[in-house]
This record gives sequence, structure tokens and C-alpha cells, in this order.
Amino acid sequence: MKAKTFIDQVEVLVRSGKGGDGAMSFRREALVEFGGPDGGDGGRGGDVVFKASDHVNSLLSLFYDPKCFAQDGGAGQGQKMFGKRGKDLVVPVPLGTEVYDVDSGLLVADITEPGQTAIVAKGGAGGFGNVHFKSSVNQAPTEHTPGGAAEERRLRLELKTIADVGLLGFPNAGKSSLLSSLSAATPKIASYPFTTLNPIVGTVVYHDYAKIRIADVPGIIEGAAKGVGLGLAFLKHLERSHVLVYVIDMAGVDGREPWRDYEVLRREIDEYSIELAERPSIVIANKLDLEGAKENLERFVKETGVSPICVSCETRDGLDAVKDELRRIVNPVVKFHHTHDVAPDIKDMPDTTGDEIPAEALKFATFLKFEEPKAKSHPSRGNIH
Ligand SMILES: Nc1nc2c(ncn2[C@@H]2O[C@H](COP(=O)(O)OP(=O)(O)OP(=O)(O)O)[C@@H](O)[C@H]2O)c(=O)[nH]1
Ligand SMILES: [Mg+2]
Repeated sequence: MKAKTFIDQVEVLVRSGKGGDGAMSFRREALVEFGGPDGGDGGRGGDVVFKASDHVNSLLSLFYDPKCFAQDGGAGQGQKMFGKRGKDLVVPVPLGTEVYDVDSGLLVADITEPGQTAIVAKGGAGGFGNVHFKSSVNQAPTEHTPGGAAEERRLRLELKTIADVGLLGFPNAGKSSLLSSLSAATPKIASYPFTTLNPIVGTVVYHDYAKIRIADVPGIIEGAAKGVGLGLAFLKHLERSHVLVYVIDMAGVDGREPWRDYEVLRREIDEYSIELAERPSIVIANKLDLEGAKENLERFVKETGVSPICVSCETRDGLDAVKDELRRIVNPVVKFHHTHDVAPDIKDMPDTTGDEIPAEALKFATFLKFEEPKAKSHPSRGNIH
């Protein structure tokens, strides 16, 4: 059996730590009469926390280890010793993970921001030791409380890739070739269908550092909505894309008819989700370098009424037009520095010989710290009497 390398749905059991019990104890010491209560509180139990991580892109580790248990809190002890706090269990999950409670079916958390955390099981509170119950009328209390119970629940995690743009097309249309031409991603490319079996995300970086994330998902074929081929299950990875890109093999390799391909694709998406079908979309005619592609293009426009952007991943023609069009639709915010969303225009900078950095430019270079070097201290000086 081939080992699994990608999992986008998994059920896990999470359990927080139980709170430690409060202690009941009295101070006993030679020469100290009526030492009083000194039972410490229990420590609180650890939480189970899901944390977004850039280093995981699948729910694979949870598939193999679906039990997430945090540590119990320690019990309180005599001499006012408080119990140890139970350690939180922090579970890294990929960006785009939705967490559902299996019993209620409700959404518990949606992990969409880098570094985002969600407490999915709260640790029990520590119990009170008898030192807490001391009062003027009860100077030797024996009351103490047990620690709070652990929280246990079954959760279903569903990964929906987060990307601005999703590529859609028949197998072999050149989706992965397009992704690798536009970004630094290196998806597997081959001339057989279903080369891509998992969603892959690449980032297009523009000259001003604007970024757009593109998701490449497995090819779909006619009847996919009814489960043919790889079905449409992976289309959930496009649910969070703002723009859909239909990639059409205009050369009709494998004896295809590009206009029919387009219509079938649209129909399958319609059947999957009307909402997805109504997203902004662009159509890309690929493999324009191959024979017959130009003639097919004319017929394509006539049959479908759509004028696609023509590209060839082989000769790299038309890729800039795709980048420009995606940028126009997605309109990414250029994040330059924490304080500046707009990049300074180099033309606005004062001239310089290059020997020194102009003060105007320094305003944008807050990451450079220009501090006066500290005067060296002379420890001996202060000591002279
Ligand atoms: N001549 C030519 N061949 C191309 C072009 N784009 C892709 N190909 C070839 O088409 C074949 C399929 O390309 P992929 O990028 O793997 O296609 P895909 O759509 O990702 O296919 P699946 O992952 O199987 O769905 C490969 O052999 C590519 O080299 C192109 O513009 N011109
Ligand atoms: Mg592919």
C-alpha cells in the first residue's frame, strides 16, 4: 500500500488536563502551636490548543496520531505548596483548517491567519486548598475542593486550502505547468492524467512585492460531480479562492475539443456549487505553441463566446498578461513594512552620491537601527576615592 502523504479531513479526540485537587493540611512545627491550615491549591489543567503553522500543509500527523491529550494539573500539598500547572498541548495545524464538533456539528474554530491559535479544550481549574477557607470563625478549616474536570470532545478537522486564485481544468491541461511558470512552486508535471493528486499552492510575486497565492488542484473530468475520476471532493480547496482560472488545452492533445472541455467544466462546477460558479473567473487557453491550437482558438471563441488569454507554458508567451489580469481582479495589498503599506517611489527620493543614505529614505528603513554607539563605561573610575 502506498503511504499517504496528504490528508485533508481527519477526526480527532481532544482532552484537556484535569485540574489538580486542593490539599488539606495543617502546619506542624516544633514550638508553633495551632499552626493553621497550609494546604495549597491544585494546579490548573493544560489546554489543548490548535495553532496555525506554516510548516505543516496537511493533517497527516493528526491522521496517524489522532489523540490530543493535555497534561493534568498537579495536586496542591502541605506547606502552602501549590500544584504544578498542567502543560498545554499545542498542536500545529495548516492554515485553512476548519474545526467542527462532531456531536453538535458546529464550527468550533476556523484557522485562517498565520500564528492564529484556538483553545479547543479548556483545562480544568485547580481546586482550592484548605488555606483558602480560613476565617475568623473557622481557624482550622478542613474544607478543600477537587480540581475542575477535564474537557473531552471529538473534533472533525477539515482543511480548505487558502489561496487567492484556484486553477481548474481537465487532466493534462497544463495547470501544474502554469503554476510552475508563474511561481516558484515545483509541482510534478507529466503527460499522463491525474499527475497532481493533492492541492499545491504557489505564490506569484510582483515587482513591487505584491503577492498572490495560486492553488493547483487535481484535474476534473466529465461526471466528476457524480464521483467519476477523483470526483469533486478536492474542489473544497477552491472554496476559499476569490478567482477561478479555467485552464483549457487549446491544442486538444489527447483528442479533446477545447470548447466542449470548457462547457463540461462549467457544468461540473455549476453542479458542485452555484456560489463557486458565480465567482469571478478568467479563461486561459494553453499550449498555443502546438499545432492546431490557433484554429481551435477561433472555433472556441465562436462556440463559447469567450475570449481567453492565450498562453504557452512551453514558450512562456502570455504569462505576463495572466499575471496582470490576476492582479487586476485580486487587487492584493502591498505589505511593505509594518508601518508603510505603500512602497516609496524611487523617483521621489533626493539625489545622492551613494556615500550616504538620504534622510528621506531612512524614514522607510525603520528596520535599520541607527543608534549612537554607547560610550564605554570605565568601571574603575567610579571606584577611585
Ligand atoms: N507544448 C506544450 N506542452 C505543454 C504546455 N503546458 C503543459 N504542457 C505539457 O502538458 C502535459 C501536462 O501538463 P501538466 O502541467 O502536468 O498538466 P496538469 O493540468 O497539471 O495535469 P494533471 O495534474 O494530470 O491534472 C505535460 O507533458 C506538459 O509538459 C504548453 O504550453 N505547451
Ligand atoms: Mg497537475
